[in-house]
Amino acid sequence: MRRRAVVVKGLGLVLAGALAAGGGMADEAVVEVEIRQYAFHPAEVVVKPGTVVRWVNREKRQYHSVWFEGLDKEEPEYFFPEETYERRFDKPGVYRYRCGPHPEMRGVVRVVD
Ligand SMILES: [Cu+2]
Repeated sequence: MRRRAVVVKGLGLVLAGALAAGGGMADEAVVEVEIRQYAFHPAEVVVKPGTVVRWVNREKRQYHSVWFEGLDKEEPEYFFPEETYERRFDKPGVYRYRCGPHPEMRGVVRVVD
């Protein structure tokens, strides 16, 4: 996957939107979601098409997964503290996900053109 060094934390939504709105920019926006204390932060992100969402496991020792049941029949592999999981979203839509081992952990990616 093509990667870009821009990592936007916290206020990623705004920055990602600004990057995408740049039109001619070839750069790929990355929005980061942290996993802490069995929750996704933020639990909801709104991104432009073409954005990569990167989940970062900030737990001390707990692994998690990011499972889009509407997209993936099988649960993706777990990732461990300080590891990441990435997915690129090209089509507008509402994409809900959860953690495989912890179904109460839920989030949503809204892709808005
Ligand atoms: Cu989990």
